[in-house]
Amino acid sequence: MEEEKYIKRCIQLAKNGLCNVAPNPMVGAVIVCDGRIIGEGYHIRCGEGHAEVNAIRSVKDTSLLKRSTIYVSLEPCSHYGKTPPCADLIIEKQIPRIVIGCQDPFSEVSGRGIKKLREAGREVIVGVLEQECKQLIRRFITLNTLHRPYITLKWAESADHFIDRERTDGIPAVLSSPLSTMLVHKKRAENDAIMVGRRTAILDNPSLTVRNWYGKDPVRIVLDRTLSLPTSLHILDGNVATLIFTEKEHPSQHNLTYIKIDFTQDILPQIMSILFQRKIQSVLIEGGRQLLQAFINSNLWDEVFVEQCPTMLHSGVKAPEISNNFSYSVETHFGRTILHHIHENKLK
Ligand code: AOF
Ligand code: ZN
Repeated sequence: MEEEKYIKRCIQLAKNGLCNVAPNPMVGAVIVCDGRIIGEGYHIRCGEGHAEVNAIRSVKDTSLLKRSTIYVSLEPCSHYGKTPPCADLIIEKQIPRIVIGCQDPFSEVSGRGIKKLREAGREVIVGVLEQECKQLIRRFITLNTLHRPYITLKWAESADHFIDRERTDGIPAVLSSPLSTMLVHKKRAENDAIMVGRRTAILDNPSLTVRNWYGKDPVRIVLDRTLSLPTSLHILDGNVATLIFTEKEHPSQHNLTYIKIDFTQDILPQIMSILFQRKIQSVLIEGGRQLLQAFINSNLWDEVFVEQCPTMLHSGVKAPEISNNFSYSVETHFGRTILHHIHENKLK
């Protein structure tokens, strides 16, 4: 119980790194001596100090380290990346006991940190609140084990399951509310990239930037097979890094990167592997129907958020369909229901 309490605190600390640590994982660390927390830290930003470094740095009386336990939500690293190995620092500071949430799935670490610590004669306990710790770094695990980003699908639908009007008059259906707009912008900030199909880029002309929340803009991704999207669209304004997947050769310009893929083959696996190479850890798919359904049909998704609104549209573009076999939770805010489907798969 004592161990779980401190790992819970590590998870809580780690979450402060959300939006800033990718493609690294969120990690938190706590140092305890004689039942008292003497130091805490988390990984604040990719390229900067790891959680253990920050926790050790925060300890005032360093002579206590020799009698302390360090709790870390993730296995301390054993490699030289942008920063030196945390396992070496723990050994150097003579911390005798290490409690770890879960092993690091990154191929350069993957148990080597634990081995290093044990070989140095330290007591190492692994797997305290393991599922919670894996859940915390689910985006990082997905990138490192499935070699694709963590995929979140989201759409808003009317009470009669339409996501839009037919648009013969060009006027979009208003399904969002101030609250849902904020939540969408929060999700944008929490994802490395955001993707829409060609039709959505044209009909909605979205900017796909973060405005109603705090945080950085995700990389924008759009499909434009024949390069026929009007250059006047917000998505091609060059204000934000944007990837355009096309079958044509086209030189890249400031913030607009054109990537050639084979549209006669299944495009999603090609796109996913390019995003993996670019270390894009998470991607939010914001529509439209065809793109969302293609991800569902390919079983390429990890979470789905569906906002069900009280409005009736009676006709229009039908909402994507997802099998009922997946577990989901339900939340209701001001008459709007948010269904959250979770693909319980690879964290086991
Ligand atoms: C830790 N503690 O807080 C984090 C770890 O390039 P670097 O040096 O930042 O190393 C990145 C890798 O280190 C990352 O892929 C993951 O395996 C591990 N992250 N490890 O001991 C931390 N963020
Ligand atoms: Zn480290």
